[in-house]
Amino acid sequence: MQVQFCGLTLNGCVYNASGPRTGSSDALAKVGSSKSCAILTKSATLLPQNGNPLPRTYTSPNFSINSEGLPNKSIDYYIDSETIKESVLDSGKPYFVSISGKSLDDNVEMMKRICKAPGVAGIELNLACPNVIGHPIIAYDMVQLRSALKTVASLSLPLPIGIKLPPYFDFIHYQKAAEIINEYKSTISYIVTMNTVGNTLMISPHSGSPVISPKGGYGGLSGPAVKPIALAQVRKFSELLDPSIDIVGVGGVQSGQDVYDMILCGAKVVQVGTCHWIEGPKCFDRIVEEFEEICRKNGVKELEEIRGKLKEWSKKGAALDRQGRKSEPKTSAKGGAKFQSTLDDSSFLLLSVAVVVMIQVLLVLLAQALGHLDVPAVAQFMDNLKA
Ligand code: RRO
Repeated sequence: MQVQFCGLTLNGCVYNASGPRTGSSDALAKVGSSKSCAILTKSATLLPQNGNPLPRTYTSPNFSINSEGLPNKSIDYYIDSETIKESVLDSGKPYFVSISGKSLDDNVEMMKRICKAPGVAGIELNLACPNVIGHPIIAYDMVQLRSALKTVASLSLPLPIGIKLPPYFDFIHYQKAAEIINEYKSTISYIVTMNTVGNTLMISPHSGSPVISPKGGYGGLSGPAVKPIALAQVRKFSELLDPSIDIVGVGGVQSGQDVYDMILCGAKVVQVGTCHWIEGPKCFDRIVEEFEEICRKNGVKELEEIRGKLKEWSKKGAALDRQGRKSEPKTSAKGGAKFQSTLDDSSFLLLSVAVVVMIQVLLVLLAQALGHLDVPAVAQFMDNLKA
């Protein structure tokens, strides 16, 4: 299904998030050869960086934590014509560049350089990196957010500009951010929501210390655990933003159903980050195929039929949910390991009763057989049984 995004026609609605497996043209070429509908680079800085000390990433089935500290090959690498050629190959897919400068001046300089380089479809300005030591998350500071957008607007750049936001939790914060972004609706084509949940901490029960080394162990949380947070961002911003500003949904997406949910909440397109990191670029093929299958099943031919069409809670919906959950694999409360339960609760009860009855019948048969033997203890047992 085609999607109009940033004045481009995308062949699909799923592409990679900036971050994992996006640092080199080799990695980007693998995204380009998959069913991802676009290619997006790692956030770039003016100069190359190695990032924070290792270990700086941690993965588990339900979530991941990173404090990479922006390792990247510099803006000049990502806009170099060879890099773009090697990344896009013959896929013809749009190539987006993410930037996360150390200062507003750095961001301005990088944007100017990007606009001079042929082959870039758009710029994702990352205002939400949680892992730069000594630097707060820009888009949590409304004064800095407004100042950044004002400066970008003054540049009148010829490329579509998107901004990557951190997760917000209080409705007043969403409102303030949306108000500022709406003021610059002629400059900002789209928002990308959300970056990782900043400054979270995981402790190893084996060592009693944090699982990653930089910044005292604090890092950005991503993966399946953050999906409800990401859905809320997409939903809330779709209520608050001017409709001319598109929403790119990202956070915990690892299946076709997750993509479907993002679109129901109002996303125009959807990015995949942690799942790409763990599963590799073949995740795009799987997720896209799953999504297409769900659309087929639901008779959806155009994404506009479902975009933003999240239904309100109802008693009928709750009943459908209860019914549907019975056939879902159950998740254990402990440790998150999944196990498949083939029986629902009532079938299990029925089976238990049947087993108890069978055991009783067997006992009676056994007792009767033994009653034919002339053993006093057995005769006594039979008498007791009859009594
Ligand atoms: O490189 C990172 O540490 C990083 C970045 Br730039 C970002 O935007 N989000 C994140 O979780 N990690």
